[in-house]
Amino acid sequence: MPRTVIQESRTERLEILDMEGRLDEALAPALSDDQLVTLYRLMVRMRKFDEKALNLQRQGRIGTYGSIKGQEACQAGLVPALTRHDWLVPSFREHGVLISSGIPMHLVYALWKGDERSNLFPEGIRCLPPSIPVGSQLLHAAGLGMGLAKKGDPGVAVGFGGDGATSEGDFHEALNFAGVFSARTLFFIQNNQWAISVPLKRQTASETIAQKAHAYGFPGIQVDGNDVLAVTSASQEALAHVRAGRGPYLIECLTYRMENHTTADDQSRYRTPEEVAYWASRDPIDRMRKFLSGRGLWGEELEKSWALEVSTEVDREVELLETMPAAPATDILDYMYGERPWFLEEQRRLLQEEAES
Ligand SMILES: Cc1ncc(C[n+]2csc(CCOP(=O)(O)OP(=O)(O)O)c2C)c(N)n1
Ligand SMILES: [Mg+2]
Repeated sequence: MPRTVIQESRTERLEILDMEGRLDEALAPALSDDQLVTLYRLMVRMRKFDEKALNLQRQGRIGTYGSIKGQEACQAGLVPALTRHDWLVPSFREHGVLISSGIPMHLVYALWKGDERSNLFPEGIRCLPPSIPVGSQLLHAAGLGMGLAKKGDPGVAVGFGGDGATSEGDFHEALNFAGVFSARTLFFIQNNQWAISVPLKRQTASETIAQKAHAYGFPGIQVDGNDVLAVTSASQEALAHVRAGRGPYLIECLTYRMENHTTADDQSRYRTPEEVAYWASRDPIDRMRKFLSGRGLWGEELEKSWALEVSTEVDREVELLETMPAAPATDILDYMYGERPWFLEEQRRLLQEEAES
């Protein structure tokens, strides 16, 4: 019997804007000037949302909060590729995508206040409640994508996860099912190189996360996750592939979490100041600003007016958050099951009595 190569796979990495904001014209996604400016403004809006959340947490006005600082290009870049048919299946670090998809900021703040009503999204928004167990979102997205394929629904399920999630069995089961059943699923992995204090090199011996998709029989690409145009381009290509019924796709956005894991963490115990400073110098918003500036689409005055618009919105949303009527104490037991099992019924009764006393 001969010994032959029966399988070979290559993994590509995509970067379109370099650190100085110079564009690779041949690779640029087809976006109008307005759309380019919108992408930048989405990122600025996310950053302001995030800064406010950190302040609210410090003042005790919300609970523990997980920052998205540094990951704005991953989240904004995906947005132009989505349609209203697509389902978002978020983890705990997708606030940027959520607030860019029609979910008002105050609901996302409310999530970090432990308020179950944060999941009562506006009518017509296709989004599952953010799920905290690491990796679980990917299985939900695989199942949802299998359902969409069966129903002939035009939507795609976009499942989110981090680098840490790729070490969970859920990740591998999800990719396997999605591949075998040709699910309408995009696995969108934000590899921010840390899972709390566990660095990427302790997470996987593979060179990339993208290549893992190839083992499950579908395409995966690594994208510079601090380059918003690369993320848009890869997302458009991936979603076109899934929409055409050609099966799932995986995008790995290589990025960096610029803040603590959450406000309950102290990153200085496991990351060097040099590493953090290196990534601060690769800020995704700065890169896009340089690009827009070079095109005559950015200026100090514009920036000021955009910033004012966002801070007015953020203030209004905080007001909405803080004037929500108190949630019923029993809310925490009301949304898990269609029909509550007897033991939850029992707990709910006790909780109600406690609240009333
Ligand atoms: C199944 C499970 N195990 C542990 C945790 C605690 N936990 C929350 S976030 C996290 C790290 C996740 O890292 P990653 O997937 O890289 O996402 P990131 O936080 O970097 O966005 C851990 C271990 C959890 N929520 N769920
Ligand atoms: Mg991570």
